[in-house]
Amino acid sequence: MSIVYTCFTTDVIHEGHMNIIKEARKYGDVVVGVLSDEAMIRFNRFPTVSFEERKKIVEEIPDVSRVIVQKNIHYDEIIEELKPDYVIHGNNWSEGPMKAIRDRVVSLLENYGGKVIDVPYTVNENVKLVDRKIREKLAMPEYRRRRLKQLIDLCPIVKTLEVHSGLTGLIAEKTIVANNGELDQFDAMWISSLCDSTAKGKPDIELVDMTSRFRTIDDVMEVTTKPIIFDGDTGGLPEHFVYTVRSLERMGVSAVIIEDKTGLKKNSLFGTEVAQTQDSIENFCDKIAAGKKVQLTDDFMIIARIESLILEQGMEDALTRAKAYVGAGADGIMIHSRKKNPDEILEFCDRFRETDKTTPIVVVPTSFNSVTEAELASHGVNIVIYANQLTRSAFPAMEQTAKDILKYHRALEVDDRLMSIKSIISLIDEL
Ligand code: SPV
Ligand code: MG
Repeated sequence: MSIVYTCFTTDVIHEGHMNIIKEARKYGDVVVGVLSDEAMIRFNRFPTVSFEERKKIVEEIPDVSRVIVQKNIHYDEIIEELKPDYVIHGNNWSEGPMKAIRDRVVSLLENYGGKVIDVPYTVNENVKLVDRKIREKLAMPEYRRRRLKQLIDLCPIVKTLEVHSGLTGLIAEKTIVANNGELDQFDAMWISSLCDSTAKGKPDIELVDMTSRFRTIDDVMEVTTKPIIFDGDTGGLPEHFVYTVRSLERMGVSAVIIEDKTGLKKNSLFGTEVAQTQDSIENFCDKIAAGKKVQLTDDFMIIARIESLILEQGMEDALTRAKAYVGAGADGIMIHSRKKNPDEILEFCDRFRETDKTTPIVVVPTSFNSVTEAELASHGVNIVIYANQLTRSAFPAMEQTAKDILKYHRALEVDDRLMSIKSIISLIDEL
């Protein structure tokens, strides 16, 4: 009997999957792979049910003779071990980022005469409804909030992109690339105080009030499902911070990062060029503890950001503070630097990890941007935030367009670098 293999990356079995099984059965014994959580989050979306449950629902399908785990989005290991005669898949993998997976399967099967079967991908109202329900579930506060902790456990490093609007949220949500055959996407979103303020034409000095910052979160949440890390600046007065924690937690934000500065906060990338005051360890610990005391779930994280390297207070001060902040209840440490090379950041991570193996470390490599994610992960970093690159790429592009329209007194000359009208009017999915 021939072996027919297919891989499922779904939380819910719908008629599209049943159709694949029906087709597969015509060719032989059906073996289904269930993609592991680790692989699923790189390729697709976050699972809404556990791997065991996903496996169980596939085992219950009549006509499936065996269910196995597929640990990578590429089929190499499976093909090596199972030597299937056929691999069957919806024809949606013939184009876009998934084509890289299909191409590799075709070439592996060719080695021994195996074949790929593409079946028409099922899209109808029912399938769309199932898809919408999964998205809705992922976007709900109680599911979204806990996802950052789940990602820290699942990923070598959680890749986070700055967003400040529905549109930038969609970019973080939907951008997926195939690079050297590997698929990748962002895991989480950062609501930066710098970019949220800049988008409103305001300086990054805690001038944009919380009501407005929450409005930005709401705009992003409306069109996305990925978890959110909120830049809480200094957190303000402890008496105010507790309300911020409550609100963020209720909205489904996963983490707030507060920095140990006091008084008029200016952006850290000014460093010591502007007057900035670091808070005392005692005061900042009190603020962290006050926030931890009021949160209602175990999911929400309060991450303490240390400004000692930015303010040139030295490595020892940074390490002392890290230890104290974790002692006060911080769920993570963000260490910041504006040096061009990552040496001091990596030294901090190595030394912090000598005594603390578990507390998540967050970094923002804006200045030390030559460092790779793999390098950061190897020094114990858990979350990397690309904190302002979307804003910094959009501004010069828009400014150049404005200049050229003024120069040519018409828009013809700028048109070839613009998104097409067709693309922009169909960019947003209608419900
Ligand atoms: C932000 O994005 O607002 C930050 C990170 O706080 S930084 O701008 O590097 O200080
Ligand atoms: Mg900020």
